Amino acid sequence: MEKILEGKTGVIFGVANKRSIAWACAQAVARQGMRLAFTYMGERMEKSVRELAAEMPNSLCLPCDVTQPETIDEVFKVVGKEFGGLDFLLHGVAFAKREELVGDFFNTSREGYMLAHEVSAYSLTAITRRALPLMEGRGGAIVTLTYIGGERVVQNYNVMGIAKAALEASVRYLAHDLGPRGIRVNAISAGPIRTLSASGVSGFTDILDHIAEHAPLRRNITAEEVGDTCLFLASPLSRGITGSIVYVDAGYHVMGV
Ligand code: 1JT
Repeated sequence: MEKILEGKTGVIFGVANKRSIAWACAQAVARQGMRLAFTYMGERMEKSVRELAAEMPNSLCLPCDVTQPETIDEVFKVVGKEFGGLDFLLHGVAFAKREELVGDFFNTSREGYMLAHEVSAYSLTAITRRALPLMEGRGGAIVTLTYIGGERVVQNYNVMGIAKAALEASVRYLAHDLGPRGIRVNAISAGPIRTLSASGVSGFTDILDHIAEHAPLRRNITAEEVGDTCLFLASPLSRGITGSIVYVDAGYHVMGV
C-alpha cells in the first residue's frame, strides 16, 4: 500500500532508549515513509539514540540540550541543510528533579520549578519558533506529549503537573499563532507507561495497577498505541484538528470515582 508520509520529513526530540514514547512515535511515522532527525541530550544518551536511529534509512542524529538555545539553532541549521524543509516536529522532552516528584507540592524549590518549566514547557515554544522557517509554506504538524497530571491532581506529580498545564496552554496559543500558516499543534495525553522517566518514580507500579483496574478498557496502554495516534496527528487524516489534547489512556480521563 502507498505510504501516507512518503517524502515528508520530521524532527524527534525526546528519545532516550527503545522504551521511550518518542521512539514509538518515530517508528510509527517512519513506517509511513517519513525521513527523521533525532536529537539526543548529552553524551550519555548519544550511543543509545544513534543505535536506534541507525535502524532508519537516511536519518540524522544531532545533540541538543533545550536549555542551551544555540544547540536548538544548530539542530535546525543542519536539518535545513540536509532536509531542505520540515513537515513534522515531535516534542517529547520533560525533566524534573527526582526530589520534586515526591511529597508536598508546596515544597517545590524555585530552581526546581524553573528547571521543570524550562525543559518541559518553554522548550516547545523555543523549538517551534526555530522550526517555523523550515515548515513555512508546506503545512505541517507539531505534536507534544502530556499527562493528565497537568489538569487534575495526581499525587507526587507535583511541579510536572504545573509544567504540563503550561505546556497544554502553549499548545492552544501556538495553534492559534500557526493556524493561519497551515501548521497544526496538538498534544497527546498518554496514560502511564514504564519508560526511563517513569523508572524510579516511587509508587509507579501502584499507578499502573490502578489504571488496569479502573480505566474503561481495564488495561494500561502501550507506547505503540501512542505512536499510532502520533502518526494520525502527523498525517493529513487529522487535517481538521489543532489545539487539541488527544487522550491515549484506555479511557481513564472520563472517570470521576
Ligand atoms: C517526567 C517524569 C515526566 C515522569 C513522568 C513525566 N510524565 C509522566 N511521568 C510518569 C509519572 C510520574 C509521576 C507520577 C505519575 C506518572 C520523571 C522526571 C522527568 C519528567 O506521579 C504519580 C511522578
